[in-house]
Amino acid sequence: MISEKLERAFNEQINAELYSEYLYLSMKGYFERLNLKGFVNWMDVQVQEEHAHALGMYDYVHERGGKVELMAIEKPQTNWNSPLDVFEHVLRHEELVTSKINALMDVAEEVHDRAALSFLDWYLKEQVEEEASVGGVLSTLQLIKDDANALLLLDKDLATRTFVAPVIG
Ligand code: OFO
Repeated sequence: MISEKLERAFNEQINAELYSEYLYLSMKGYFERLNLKGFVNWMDVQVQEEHAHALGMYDYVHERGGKVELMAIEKPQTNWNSPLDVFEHVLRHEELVTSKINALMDVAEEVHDRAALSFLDWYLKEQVEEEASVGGVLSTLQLIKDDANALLLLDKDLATRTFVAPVIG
């Protein structure tokens, strides 16, 4: 059975993952307005991944005999200055999520819940991958600057990203 303290921390993280889904859905809308369909696709995959992250924890809390308490999801930002501005935001956001996963693991350590720690290892590795993949797009955007043709090439590239349902835990 999961401790109350860890249950609360998991519930907060479920909220953070759902907020991430919401934020990327909002960014997807921004790219829809710019008609950059490859960026739209990239964000769509991101939305699905965040949903899977939230559900992975949702299922885990139940599996451990705990109670999931859903909380209000904060309103995300709805506008950005440029694709570069969006991806700077994505990287900042993923770094924040990494720190939240670390804090959640600190709680698991504090209550000596090794099973939860081993479950959360997957999320930690996922954060390393997420930061690397976002960092890749961000550095390309920094090179592109105002080159519209290069931006369209990147858009084509981002159109190839596909969602693969993760096996969590
Ligand atoms: Fe759930 O990894 Fe991004 O936020």
